[in-house]
Amino acid sequence: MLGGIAAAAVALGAAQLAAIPLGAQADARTAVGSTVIDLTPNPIRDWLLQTLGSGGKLFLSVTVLIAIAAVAAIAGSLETPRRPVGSLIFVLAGALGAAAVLSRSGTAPLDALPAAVGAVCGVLTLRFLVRRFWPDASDDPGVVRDEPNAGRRATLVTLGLLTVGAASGVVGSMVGRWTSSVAGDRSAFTVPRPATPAPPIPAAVTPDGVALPRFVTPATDFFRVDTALAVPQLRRDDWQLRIHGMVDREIVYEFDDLTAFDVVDAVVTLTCVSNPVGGDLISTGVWTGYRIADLLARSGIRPDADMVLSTSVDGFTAGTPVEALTDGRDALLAVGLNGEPLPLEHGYPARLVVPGLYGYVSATKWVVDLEVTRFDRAQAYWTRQGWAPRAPIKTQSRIDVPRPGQQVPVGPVTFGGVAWAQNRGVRAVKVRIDHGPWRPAELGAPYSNETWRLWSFPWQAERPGTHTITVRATDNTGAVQTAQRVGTVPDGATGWHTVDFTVTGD
Ligand SMILES: Nc1nc2c(c(=O)[nH]1)N[C@H]1C(S)=C(S)[C@@H](COP(=O)(O)O)O[C@H]1N2
Ligand SMILES: [Mo]
Repeated sequence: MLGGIAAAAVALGAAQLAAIPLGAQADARTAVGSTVIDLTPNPIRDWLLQTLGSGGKLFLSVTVLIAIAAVAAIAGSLETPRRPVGSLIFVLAGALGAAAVLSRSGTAPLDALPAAVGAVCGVLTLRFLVRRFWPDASDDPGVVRDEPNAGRRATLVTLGLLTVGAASGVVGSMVGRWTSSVAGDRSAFTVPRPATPAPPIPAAVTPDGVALPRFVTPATDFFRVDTALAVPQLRRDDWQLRIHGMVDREIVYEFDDLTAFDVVDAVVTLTCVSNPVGGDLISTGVWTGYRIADLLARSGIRPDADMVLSTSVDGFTAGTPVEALTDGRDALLAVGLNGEPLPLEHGYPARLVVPGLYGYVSATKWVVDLEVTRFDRAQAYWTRQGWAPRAPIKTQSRIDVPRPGQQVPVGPVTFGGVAWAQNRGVRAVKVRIDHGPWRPAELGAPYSNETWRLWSFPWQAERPGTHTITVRATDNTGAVQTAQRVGTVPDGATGWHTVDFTVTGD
């Protein structure tokens, strides 16, 4: 079994090294992981990707490695009694790895080579170990079976190969990541400046007296949700945006063609449909880019089209209502976040940002294709998994202070949080302590209907013991945030956020 695992480590290491000259798309390990993600049934996949985020991806990678080790152990233990079953398992695994690579978008036949190299190295290692240390009685009689310390030697050589394999894997993936990284391409890019900048953000958007999230989220703190196991690496020179489908003229834009369009700055709060009540899958950015409506107008949209299906370079898709892209809101092909090029993990070199819609139906990162189509003809990635085809953001509010279980001394204290109803805007926030009356919170100055509002609530803590704070928002249409608790599937959670805290007495 140990021999099988060592052979698998050598196979993976060899495949990882062989992938370096070919590029990230030839990385069989990532391709297998991504294929597993795509084949994983709901709701496990939702939980892995949307809720656990990067932790879920790590969990998945480790699970895949454990599964590989288990299969390799079985292959190893079968090779002696049932030769060549163990070797055949390695060949089969290599074929599956190659198939996974070739099934991803943007791969060429040559990209299957590392998986084949890995399988060959795995078989050779397994054969070597079995012949040398665990030969069958019927095997080559020349092999000395009873040499002194044979068991110890077998263990040492096997562990040595395991280490070499694992080290090649780690080095290979690090070197591969480094050589394929577009970090240099990104830092050489200067974000274009709009002719008319967005209105400045007044200091009054942030209420005093309470530590709240920044109104504009620093890029490094911006929440991240996507299905990408390895962040796609796409150079500006290699980027193209194809607009096709129900259009009068099909157009392919190169990155430099974008300079023909107006540059726009838009402050927009992005939210994930998987954000639970009180959750933090929400952030606000200053996005710089081009109006999607301007890009689409050049192609001419047929009147019976009602959806734009956007596709990323790694095959993710989102279906956005044509209306949301053309009704005058700041729906952008964004190339900048907070004045810098998009971070690689947030879609460099270009992504979509559509105010008022959850990310899974609008915010395609690393976007390369816009197909103008219809909701009754096309289905996007998460919609195929049972999420709603249309998903406007629901009015929500969150308590940031106090944290659950926080101790609050008797006396004056200021609570606070955020509220959002993108594209409608937040008009009011009300707060209730225990079962008392709803009282208005103080609101930070509004910026636009596309952004969240920060709120604060000064309070006099008097009665020691456990208390509960509840918050609810009202949007600019006058609709009050519903108390009805529903989960995130299929179109976003609702319900009031509550936090229990303790007043400590004197
Ligand atoms: N290419 C790609 N784009 C994607 C996704 C994805 O999985 N792949 N996830 C979407 C979802 S579900 C959300 S909530 C937003 C999150 O954007 P962010 O990671 O920049 O915050 O990206 C959207 N764009
Ligand atoms: Mo999302």
